[in-house]
Amino acid sequence: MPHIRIPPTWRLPDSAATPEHVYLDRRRFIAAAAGTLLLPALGCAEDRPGPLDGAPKYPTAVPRNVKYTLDRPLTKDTVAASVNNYYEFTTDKDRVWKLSHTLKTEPWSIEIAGHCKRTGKIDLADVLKKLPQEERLYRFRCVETWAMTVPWIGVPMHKFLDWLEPTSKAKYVRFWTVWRPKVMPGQSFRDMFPYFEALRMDEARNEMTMLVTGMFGRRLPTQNGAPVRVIVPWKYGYKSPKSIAKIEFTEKKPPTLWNQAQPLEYGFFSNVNPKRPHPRWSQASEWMIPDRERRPTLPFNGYGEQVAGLYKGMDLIKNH
Ligand SMILES: Nc1nc2c(c(=O)[nH]1)N[C@H]1C(S)=C(S)[C@@H](COP(=O)(O)O)O[C@H]1N2
Ligand SMILES: [Mo]
Repeated sequence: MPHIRIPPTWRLPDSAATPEHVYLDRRRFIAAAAGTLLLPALGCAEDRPGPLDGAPKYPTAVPRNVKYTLDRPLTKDTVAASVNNYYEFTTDKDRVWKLSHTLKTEPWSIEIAGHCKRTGKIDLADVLKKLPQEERLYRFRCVETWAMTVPWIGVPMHKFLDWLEPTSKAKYVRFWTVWRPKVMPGQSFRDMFPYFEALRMDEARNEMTMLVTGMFGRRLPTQNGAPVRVIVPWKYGYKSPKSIAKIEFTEKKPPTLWNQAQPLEYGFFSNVNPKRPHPRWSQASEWMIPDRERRPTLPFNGYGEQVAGLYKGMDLIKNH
């Protein structure tokens, strides 16, 4: 894999990771939280002041893992929080943030099933007390060819898996998005949900894979998958499911939502690959939101050094 050199002038100062484009004081936060409860009842679900309202800052800064650097500037927080794919709410990217604050994310439990020592319901807040979180700057790439860069906050997935203790029979892990048809209109009029995606265990255990609870120094906004999502930065974005309510460990390769819907377009692995053209979007280049500047697509989204070894000897064009 090519080694990605990072020109020193492109490295961002620490302060750039948590820009204050939208300042949220305590009072406004409380007002926004009250609005969340009242507006849907009044039929005004779209009246949300801004995409970061209701996504409070972490009380103390989460330490950054400086091992992960970027070759391009960070995306603006308000942009990353207002251009979204979350089909359970709407397929209109610009409107997800206006609808998704109706999702109640506290308390939040996750059901653990299958080949694992710890099974049943776990409480997210409880888990986060036990496992230290860190911040990492990652590139993020959607198969539609738009890309962004995000300082994610979360727990490295392998640490969470160690805590869950999957058994030796667990060869795959599948993640399910919550089922809430009352607040997720797409769940009623599309029959593809709940959303589910899976990884091979060695992919899930790779150091890059994260269980994400925040971004830009804040709790995840609902439109980005609050309160907890998966981030797999060398794969197309659809392999990073949002608002996880169930995790299942299986011996056999489980079906995954997009692969099941369109196997030629969406493989099980779905690693970012400029050489495998998608029938609708050439994958040779990508553009950064919101400026449309085009760049060549990097194999494995630039993370080949960390992950290419997982696919040794495999034909990733055929077995994509
Ligand atoms: N539950 C759920 N998870 C999802 C999606 C979705 O529609 N529903 N869209 C996926 C796709 S296609 C992308 S590109 C990313 C977008 O994440 P973002 O909105 O935080 O940028 O979420 C992924 N996870
Ligand atoms: Mo996507």
